[in-house]
Amino acid sequence: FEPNQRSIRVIGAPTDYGQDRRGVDMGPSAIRYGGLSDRLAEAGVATEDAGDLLVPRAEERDPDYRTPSQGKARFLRETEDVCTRLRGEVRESLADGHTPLVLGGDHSIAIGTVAGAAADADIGAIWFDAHADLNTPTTTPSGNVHGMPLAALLGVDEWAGVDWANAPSLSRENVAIVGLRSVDDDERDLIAESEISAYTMSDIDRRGLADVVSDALDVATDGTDGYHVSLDLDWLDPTIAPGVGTPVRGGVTYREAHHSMEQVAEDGGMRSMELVEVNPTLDQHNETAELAVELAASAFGKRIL
Ligand code: 6HN
Ligand code: MN
Ligand code: MN
Ligand code: MN
Repeated sequence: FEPNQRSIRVIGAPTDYGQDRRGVDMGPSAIRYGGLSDRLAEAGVATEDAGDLLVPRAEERDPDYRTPSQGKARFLRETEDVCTRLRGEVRESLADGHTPLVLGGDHSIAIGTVAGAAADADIGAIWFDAHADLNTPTTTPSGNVHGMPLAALLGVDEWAGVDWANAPSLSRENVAIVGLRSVDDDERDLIAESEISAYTMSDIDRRGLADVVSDALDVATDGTDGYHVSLDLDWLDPTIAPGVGTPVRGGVTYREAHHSMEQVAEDGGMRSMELVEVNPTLDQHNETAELAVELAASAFGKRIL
């Protein structure tokens, strides 16, 4: 295991199309300002920054533009545009030998990140999140695409055949969601009948997070070329990560989160990562962005000794 052989390419995706609360589009700036390049350098990883994708302001766009078959999915046209460009950037980073580190933006950008990561490889995915992100434009309670990216990538129901949003080489049996505590009814049904591995906070209470993450790593690496790590900051308890749009009480602790990222680093199979849902307008002194930075450094091999 030689984590420091990696070189990272940072790609910012400053969107807030996928949710109701403005401010998550400032995530890439907040995360960079939170010390990203210094912390990654301390971890011994070479990093280059590709800058941010250009994302038109939500106010200049019509959230309701859609064809009838697209159901309730706000800013779907804009999401397609950003995710298609992001997919290209992520794919190119990997082809150039870099590990893409994507900074969100709301979680809808995962559609682009994961589609890019899956373009030339069979991958698994570990989804660290309070939510399952398995809605469709029919099942969504909110119309917010940040609650749908995993369903989109897996081609669930009406997401099937939506080329820009699907990642055909990502199989349900290689997907693990860790930290669930806010799940909608249709998402629960889908989890029950599909091969997706889902670990709730109750599982974590009972078994310990280290044991759960070890299972998740087995799921994501079984027969794959590596895996994507999608880190939604609302995975963490809101007392330590208040700067997120959809906080849910009862999340993982600071040390638990670090240890999970250390397990990822030790495993060595991570091919791409994203940090999403950081909203500095809801934060206290940029602490959620700083936490995102620290967790990324741990995932990329930062050690205490
Ligand atoms: N996230 N399940 C809810 C919805 O609106 O679909 C919340 C989704 C939150 C998504 O935090 O990335
Ligand atoms: Mn380069
Ligand atoms: Mn979430
Ligand atoms: Mn999410």
